[in-house]
Amino acid sequence: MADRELRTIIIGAGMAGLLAGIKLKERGDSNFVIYEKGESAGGTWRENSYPGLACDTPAHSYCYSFALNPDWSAFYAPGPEIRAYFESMAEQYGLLPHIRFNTEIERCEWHDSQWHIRIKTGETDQSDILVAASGVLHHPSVPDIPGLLDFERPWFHSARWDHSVLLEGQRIGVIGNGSTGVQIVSALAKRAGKLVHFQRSPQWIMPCPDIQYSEEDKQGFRSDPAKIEAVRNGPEAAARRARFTAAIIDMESPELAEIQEIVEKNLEVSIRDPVLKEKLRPNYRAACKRMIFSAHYYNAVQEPAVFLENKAIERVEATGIRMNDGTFHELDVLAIATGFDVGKFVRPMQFFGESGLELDEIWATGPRAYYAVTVPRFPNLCLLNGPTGPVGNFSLVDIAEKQWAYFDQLVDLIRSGQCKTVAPSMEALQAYEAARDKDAMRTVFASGCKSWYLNDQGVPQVWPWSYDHFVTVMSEPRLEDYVLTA
Ligand code: NA7
Repeated sequence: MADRELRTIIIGAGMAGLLAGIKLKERGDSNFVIYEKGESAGGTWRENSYPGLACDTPAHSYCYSFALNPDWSAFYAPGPEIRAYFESMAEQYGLLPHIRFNTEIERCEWHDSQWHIRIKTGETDQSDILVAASGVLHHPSVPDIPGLLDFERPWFHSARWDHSVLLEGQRIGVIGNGSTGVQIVSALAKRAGKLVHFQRSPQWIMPCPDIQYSEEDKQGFRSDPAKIEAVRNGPEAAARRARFTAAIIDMESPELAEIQEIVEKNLEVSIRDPVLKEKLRPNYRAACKRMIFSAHYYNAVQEPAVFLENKAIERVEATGIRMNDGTFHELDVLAIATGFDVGKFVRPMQFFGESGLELDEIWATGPRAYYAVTVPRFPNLCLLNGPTGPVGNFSLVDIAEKQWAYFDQLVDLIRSGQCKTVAPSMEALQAYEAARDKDAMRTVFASGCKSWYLNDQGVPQVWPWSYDHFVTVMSEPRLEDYVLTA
């Protein structure tokens, strides 16, 4: 019997949405559309363009396994290069005719064995399969700092960088010292006239190599793909992944102790002034917040133009920031690197599953999905890089590839006529969540700091198991956990 032809709607033309499109085309299925709210592909790499933007996952691992790129300019690729890579993927794999840019979906509803989507313009569309690849970190979180709106000079969130604003020689303020704030300060330390880095909590900094690939290196990668493979999965990469996994899933592990030693030594040897050293020393364990990799931050904060401000912000005034001890920093530009509202995932889109069940009901206590990919009573729906998946310093490209391969096996059941709909049972999700919550409390993320990994109850909303376990469970869905309907 010939396979049943299915229509697929993909939400988002970022790394994961493009991946879904490429994989469908690869199997000869062109019956899909990718809706993208922005005007171009690339997702987070389109939205972020701040100075110093780079990916802290090695570039050779942060690309599709089937489209390796010998031309990365550095071990950690700059953001614009990654954006160009994903844009080129859309072109190279013939996805552009499938993408509808500037098209924002507001509602997805399952009825009559189909997904019915409504676009903001009022247009509608239908499909058998729905893939939500709308990203994790895409709703900028602007803090509720008194007076922020009264600042009369240019200010913006890091994900909305205003490139028309002059930076050279200016008095620049950067609030936030997550990966973003650290990258911005590292990039601007020598360009600013004065740069004030507002730090609420110190961060551990993992030293990393600043390797730029020469033409000769690139030629080597081109002529011998085994060299790329070595960077991706060679013994060094495998050991790094294994050490990092062991460290994060068990806060008492020797691997975490080793990481702790490395970051403490980094602080010790890199910062000369003892007062600055103590300002930069966190009072929680390494890797509790997302690990920050930086070859330059400690040098940057020691530049003469840079001042690390660790007192509490009292309020923003028309021309600068007043601290709680009365100190005032006059600023020409203010960048808010305060992260993203991570609890949203597919929101503000509204999702309705079987019998009009709203996703918000299942997500009343927080976003959740069975093994991070599928949701009970929301048939034929796939979340790529959805809630509780592996995060941390893994390659989300690799994660999305494995999630797609898993979901594709479920879709095969529909293609081959074994069923019309597939969704996990509620019991399966509950069992997954119970086990996950329990083990999440053993991870380093629960070892006593605040971060975007934690829910309101302080439980990390992440994958609490090893990378290898992720690979195993994604290799084949446990069909006994699924409800199939004919
Ligand atoms: P993060 O990692 O969420 O960091 C946000 C930073 O902003 C962090 O330093 C926060 O301090 C700080 N913050 C947040 N709200 C405030 C207020 N109200 N006042 C002062 N400081 C504040 O976001 P990033 O953009 O750096 O990175 C996000 C992810 O992008 C990253 O994990 C990678 O996956 C890529 P806190 O530590 O909470 O005291």
